[in-house]
Amino acid sequence: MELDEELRDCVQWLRKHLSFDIDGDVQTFEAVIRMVGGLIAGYYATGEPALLGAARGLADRLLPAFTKSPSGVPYRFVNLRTGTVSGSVTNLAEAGSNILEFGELSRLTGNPKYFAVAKQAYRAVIRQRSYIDLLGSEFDVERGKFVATDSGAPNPPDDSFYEYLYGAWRMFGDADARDWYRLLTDAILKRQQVLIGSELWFAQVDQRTGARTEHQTQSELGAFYAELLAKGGDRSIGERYFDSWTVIAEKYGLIPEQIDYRDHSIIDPAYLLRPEYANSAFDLWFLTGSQKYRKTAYAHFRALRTHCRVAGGYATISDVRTSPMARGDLFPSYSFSENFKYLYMTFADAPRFNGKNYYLSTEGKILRGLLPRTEAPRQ
Ligand code: DMJ
Repeated sequence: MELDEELRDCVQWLRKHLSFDIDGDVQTFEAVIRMVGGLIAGYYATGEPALLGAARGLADRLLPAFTKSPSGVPYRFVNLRTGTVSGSVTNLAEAGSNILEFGELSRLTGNPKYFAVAKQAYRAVIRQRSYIDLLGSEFDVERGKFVATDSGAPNPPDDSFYEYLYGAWRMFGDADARDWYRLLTDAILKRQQVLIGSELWFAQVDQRTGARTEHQTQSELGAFYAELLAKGGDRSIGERYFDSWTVIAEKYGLIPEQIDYRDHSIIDPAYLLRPEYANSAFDLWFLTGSQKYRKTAYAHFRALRTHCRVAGGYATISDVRTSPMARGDLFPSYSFSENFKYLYMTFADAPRFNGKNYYLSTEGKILRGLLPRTEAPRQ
């Protein structure tokens, strides 16, 4: 956004005040995608060695979550000062979505240990796939086994596990990641894809039998899967899945947290300023060049302005069915990191962003595609 001076101020503040020597538990996955990823993206943007040093220092404090785990799949929580771990039942997203940030760190520091632990976590989980190549959703890191056997992809808590498998292939050329992504995606498409009229959704099934489970819901968070499928080689399926979400966006104004995809009924009526629909519109715009994705992103932006704008910022919606929409009292940090960033970059023709060759993490951190000021094309 050309806010170089503000960025300089932030870096200066961080140089002075940032310390991770904290006697408290953090959630491994959230610390990786928000803080390690943020520091690495900050390093790319500035070349400031202190940011890379901080990313590395934090990752070292998070490492016990991996190295103390008998299976290699990270514990959910780790104390940053003592390295004490807790939370032995984790889920797919938290098990896998470390490999982009840790892989980048290995590349930047020349130390392979970060990438190695993140890959081992993938290996341990994927080894436990069923004979029809589906994964469960919850995993006991000490026993090395699934404890919840529903395959709910692309809903959370499965979501970014698949995103980071593809990312490990795209960013690091890891052939195992490529093959695992293909194997697991083919199984999801074969067993979970549901066509209802012109709409395409994903059913929740038992990983062992492929039989549908009792609840058939679709979470707004799953909307990111449209862009992942498209990037991963299943473009028409991804585009069709995006269109299904557009039907919901047009029906309710903003996409509710959770619906029953069979009849569009609302299960959770909140809208938490989530970014997944804008994420897919953004990637599909750069991938296809189709104005359709700018139009849908713009409609999403208009809806945010209409329903969520408050004095001084934006607020979540507690019920999209009310008129005017009832607001919550929260602004989640992922909203700037993702929702508004995707919208900005979809429309800004930002000279510092290379739309032809980029990669963003699951938290919208730019890991590839930043152009330094001197190389930016003249306006
Ligand atoms: C973000 O923190 C990330 O996109 C994560 O992968 C899942 N969802 C939230 C925002 O909805």
